Amino acid sequence: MYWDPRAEKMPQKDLQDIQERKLRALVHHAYEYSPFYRRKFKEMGLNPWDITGLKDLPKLPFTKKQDLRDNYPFGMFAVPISQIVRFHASSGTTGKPTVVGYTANDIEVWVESMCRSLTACGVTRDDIMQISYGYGLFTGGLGFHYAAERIGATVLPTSAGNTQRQIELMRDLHSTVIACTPSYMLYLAEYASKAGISIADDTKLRMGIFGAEPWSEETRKRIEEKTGITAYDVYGTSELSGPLFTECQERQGLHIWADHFLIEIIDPETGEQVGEGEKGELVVTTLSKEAMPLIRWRTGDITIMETEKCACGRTHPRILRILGRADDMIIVRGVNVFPSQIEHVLMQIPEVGEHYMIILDRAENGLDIMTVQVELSEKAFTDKVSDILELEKRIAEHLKAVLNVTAKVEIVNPGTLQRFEGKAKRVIDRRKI
Ligand code: DLL
Repeated sequence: MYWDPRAEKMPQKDLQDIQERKLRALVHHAYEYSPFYRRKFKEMGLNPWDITGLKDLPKLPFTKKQDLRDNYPFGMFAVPISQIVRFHASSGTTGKPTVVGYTANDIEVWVESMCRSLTACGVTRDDIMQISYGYGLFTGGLGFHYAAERIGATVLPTSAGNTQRQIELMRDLHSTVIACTPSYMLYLAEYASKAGISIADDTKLRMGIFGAEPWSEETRKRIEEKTGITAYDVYGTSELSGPLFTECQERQGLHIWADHFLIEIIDPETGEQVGEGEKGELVVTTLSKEAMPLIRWRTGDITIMETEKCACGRTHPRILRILGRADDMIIVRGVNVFPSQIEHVLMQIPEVGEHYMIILDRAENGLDIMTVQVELSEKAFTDKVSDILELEKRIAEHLKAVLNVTAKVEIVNPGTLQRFEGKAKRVIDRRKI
């Protein structure tokens, strides 16, 4: 099932022609109208006419999060404010927030991209879609909202939070699709089960579209087992518009709409493009955005690109599930550890519940201590100390084998670790304090 079959199944050669043409136009537009890019090009001695096509991409500068912060609020914009119809903004945990502006056409491209994506997951006008991503400055809620409405689905705009009400509405209004963070879905399932409601048996939910934070294949399995739904991955970032790309029903990667977004995978250290099928940082150039065009935007997200035509018939390239973020990496006693590796290990152990926290401390002798707190799964519940000690030891061994670093494992009772309604924050680094 396609939303825009002509665009989604376009021969790769035609897609490439569009990219060549749009890239040239973008470079001129950015140089002409964005104070930031004009300055940057001049500093590099780069003339927009130097860019004749895709082969010249590596000549172009990267754009980083810091550039958005330094040019807060309007320095990245390439249209007058009168043409901007909406702002979104990120909370800016480490300083100034970052602001994104959209022209009417930018919103149109975003909505159309999401219509393609939701249709690729199998959302139709017969669905009742509960949108439990936050509505507001965060792009999740509104990003899903307009596309779901355009498809003709019935939207239930619950936003995030108020978990009891979410479950009542899900059951009473017969939601068939939910969109929220994977961590919130796990919390919803747990809450429902405590209230005596089985999502599988007592609701009509059949599908969930989960993203905005890293999650693993094992977590997908757990969500599906607990709820009986099919779980799809959705990726996007506010700088690129918001939620944009999902898996299709093949679930072999997320389709990137290449007529609007040009992707590269680079080595985060050297900035060089990596070879086909190699892991690296996702870099995106926006080909259709007017208000805030981005040239070689460094997402910070690590993934692998797949260019072969998908079995679903779509010709656009795919990225595999995000493997982590370059800046999420924690260094424990000199060893690089990605929280996603920890999740991967934990979710393979049946006695471990879905919620965990990673706490980093520094001992008096200067050594780092990593504590991984996990809950026992409901089924595995025991208060026999010897069982708990044995399990802690087993988890620590698994972690050591994968991470190559020793972690202290603490098992806590089900329901005692923090739950999240939006993006989960599972790492507490007390070493900086
Ligand atoms: O999280 C946009 C979004 C909303 C995506 C709803 C999906 C669903 P930001 O708040 O700007 O935008 O955060 C973007 O979140 O760079 C990734 O690190 C992370 N992220 C988003 N989706 C995924 C995913 C929205 N499926 C940042 N897997 C990105 C892993 C994800 N990480």
